[in-house]
Amino acid sequence: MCDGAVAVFDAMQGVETQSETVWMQANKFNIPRIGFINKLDRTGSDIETTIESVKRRLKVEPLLINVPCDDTNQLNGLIDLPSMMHFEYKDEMGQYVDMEPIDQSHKLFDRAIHFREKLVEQLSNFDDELADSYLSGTEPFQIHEELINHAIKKSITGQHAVALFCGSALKNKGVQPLLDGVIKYLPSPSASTSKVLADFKIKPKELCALAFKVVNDKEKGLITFFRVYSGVLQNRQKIMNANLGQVERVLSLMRVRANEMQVLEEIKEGDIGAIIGCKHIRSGDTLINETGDAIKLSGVDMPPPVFFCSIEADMSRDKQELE
Ligand SMILES: Nc1nc2c(ncn2[C@@H]2O[C@H](COP(=O)(O)OP(=O)(O)O)[C@@H](O)[C@H]2O)c(=O)[nH]1
Ligand SMILES: [Mg+2]
Repeated sequence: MCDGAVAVFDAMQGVETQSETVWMQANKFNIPRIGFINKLDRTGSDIETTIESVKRRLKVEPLLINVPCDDTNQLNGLIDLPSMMHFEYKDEMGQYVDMEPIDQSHKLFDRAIHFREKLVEQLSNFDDELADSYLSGTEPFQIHEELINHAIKKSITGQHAVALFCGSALKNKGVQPLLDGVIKYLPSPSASTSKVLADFKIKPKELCALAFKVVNDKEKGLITFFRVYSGVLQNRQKIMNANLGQVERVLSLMRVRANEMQVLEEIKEGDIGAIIGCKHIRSGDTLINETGDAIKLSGVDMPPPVFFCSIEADMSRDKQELE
């Protein structure tokens, strides 16, 4: 369903059990990931221990993309290693940031190079071009940013490594570079490696969407969440459920932001939305145009039910209340 994921680690705790479970699930679906080492503003938080636990519990090579400017928990700034930029936070809540390149005369140059060299060394195991450049004696600070970024993207797409960003969500620090990292390192929807699409050649521009979750809302009734893999899904259009061979009309098309919903006229390729008013669509069904090719995406794995039971109203007048 998703093309990439951001794993948030607590720098006080390292990798927690729930994170490990979700991580294994992402491995199964071949989803590239980046990670955020959070809570680095707290005394006792520790990058090294977090990295060690990522290595040990998730069995993946942790690549530090940025590092704090010192080893205190002040988090006054970050050094971005691929670009050799210094982000200096001017206030406690990370609202004002100064950015400057770290050249050889900069006070943070030695620290930046120490970590950049480590990153380049790790990446050399995954990317031949970078390895050639490094082994032929190019100084770590002279290796091109693009070459490093390319190697990062390649190593996380192959699931060998995870790119880690440092920061504190509470203090708004490191969040912006993390979001930039989503753009730089995770695949765009058109370059998705998701298993859902693996077996199909979807015709460009033809509607193909996957209903990945159906919930019953007290007020709105059945809400079908879907993701559009190709084409456009329009409000009030008729859609074919390729799994059931059944046509339904979209009564209301919504964009969902947490628990807010906003009516939209269309939802395009790569986006997630919700339909209100469809009665028959189930989780895992493929939605196409009424006249489209009947492709079925691989859907959603449902664990077998542990038991069955049905609840009925005693009297027909209670039926509505029960529903
Ligand atoms: N000091 C600090 N606290 C944080 C940060 N991010 C979240 N928290 C706090 O952590 C608590 C939530 O726990 P958290 O570990 O984020 O959620 P979990 O995913 O449910 O374990 C809340 O009290 C947050 O205010 C951070 O960057 N720094
Ligand atoms: Mg926690």
